[in-house]
Amino acid sequence: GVLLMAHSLPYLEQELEKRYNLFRMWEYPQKAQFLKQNAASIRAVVGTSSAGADAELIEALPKLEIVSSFSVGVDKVDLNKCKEKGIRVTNTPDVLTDEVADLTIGLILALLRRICECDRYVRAGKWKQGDYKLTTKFSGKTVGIIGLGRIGTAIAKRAEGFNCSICYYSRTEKRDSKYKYYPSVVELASNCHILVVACPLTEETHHIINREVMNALGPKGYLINIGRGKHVDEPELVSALLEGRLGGAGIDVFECEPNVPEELFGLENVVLLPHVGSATVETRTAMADLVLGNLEAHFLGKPLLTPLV
Ligand code: 8YV
Repeated sequence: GVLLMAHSLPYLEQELEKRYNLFRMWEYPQKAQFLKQNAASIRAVVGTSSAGADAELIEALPKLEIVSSFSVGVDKVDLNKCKEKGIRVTNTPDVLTDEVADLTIGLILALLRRICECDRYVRAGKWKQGDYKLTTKFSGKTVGIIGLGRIGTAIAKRAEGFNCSICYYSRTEKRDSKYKYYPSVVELASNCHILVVACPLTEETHHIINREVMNALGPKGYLINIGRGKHVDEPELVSALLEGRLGGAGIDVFECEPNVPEELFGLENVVLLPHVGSATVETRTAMADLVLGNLEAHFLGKPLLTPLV
């Protein structure tokens, strides 16, 4: 049996249903009772970015062999527990890199050029009353990236196309990178116009964007988060924006999705997206195929396509 933790692509659910005895976790509000009755038959968990496999679930599934996550970020999977128990873990890297990087540039442009606000202005019939106010140029700005992995690098390449200077923070300097390295996030924030969060969520990167970082980015600085909501101290973000200490924010991910701080709804210097970095037909289908491919490889005893653990 395969346990699917949350709604995902219908295609993925259909394929899982065809191939396995599929349990949908959300259909069992009495989780403990469900686990008592079915734990013995569950050999795989399919997680998403919102629901993975925590220590409690792993402990409750004695026959669990593999966690195949429909996401590149695996912060909802207890990797240490999996290692300890010999449970394999796979994710969906690479197939979504372009998509997330494209959306990041979209968010930057939407924020600086106020595309969403302009659209609202036209729809409200306000154009006839006068010209729209001037906005901010993107080309040539300095873009600071936290996390120069697959996605961070893809964002950097795109920003280079806009003649931006690129700098970054990561735990260690990348020797073969031509971009400027800052050993602290505050230094990075002090030296860029647009700060992009593109690192995995771990204990170390939780609230990596705090009050000090936002103040360093400053009233002319823009924050872009396409990582995880918990990278940002959200109440601090709200006050930085309300108090004008931060220029603006483009946000695809929030601390308590799908809940978004309502104080942000009235602000025009924010662009708010419902966690759609990878959300195209092409990419979500490729992610689903990778989830299915990893499960198939595992059950056939073949090498996993994208193993993490
Ligand atoms: C989610 C994501 O996978 O890959 C990630 O880490 O956050 C997204 O691509 C998607 O929202 C499905 O949960």
